[in-house]
Amino acid sequence: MIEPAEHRYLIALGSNRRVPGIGGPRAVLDAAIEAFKQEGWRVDGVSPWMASAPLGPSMRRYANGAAVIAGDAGPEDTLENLQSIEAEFGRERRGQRWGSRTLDLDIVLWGGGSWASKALSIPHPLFRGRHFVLRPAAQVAPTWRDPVTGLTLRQLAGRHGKL
Ligand code: A4P
Ligand code: MG
Repeated sequence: MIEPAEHRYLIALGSNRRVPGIGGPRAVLDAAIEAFKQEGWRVDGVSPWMASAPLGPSMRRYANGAAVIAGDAGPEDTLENLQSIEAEFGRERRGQRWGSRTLDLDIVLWGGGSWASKALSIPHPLFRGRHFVLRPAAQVAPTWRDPVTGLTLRQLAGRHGKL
């Protein structure tokens, strides 16, 4: 019997808005982990949530974190699934318009190595410069190696701290 291939992903989670009926950013991230399970993902590890100052124009502080998930979906299907989870939470009704997204789910690393298509780049192009990605990523998967630099997440997080 052929077993379906298992894919592992390191996902970065971020939120800086409340979701009505769920709560503040940390509650949104907790609920996102539950959504992974409901979508059939096995959740192998979840970092502590950290508060981080916003990068970019937003005024609101973020909750950020990282999770390792495993399942049989390949990278493109996984991106689609993450985007549908974002859409479930991430939009609030403002009058007739759909407002801003409240949950950001990025694929940081994939067990299969690198991926480059129009819609998807793995490793995530910006992750090595972002403390709010590296710190939780190193907490949940310290020995996972970035296929581009050959460095582990622990090494990347340590190096970033010294920059
Ligand atoms: N895409 C390509 N590669 C990937 C990947 N590896 N994972 C494409 C996920 N998506 C990937 O993303 C835009 C497109 O990127 C997707 O359609 C996909 O095809 P998006 O999440 O829809 O849009 P976005 O949020 O505007 O872009 P992005 O790059 O996620 O935004 P940023 O730059 O991450 O900004 N400050 C703090 N402290 N913490 C944060 O979490 N986040 C942002 C979001 C800004 N400031 C922040 C934080
Ligand atoms: Mg994103």
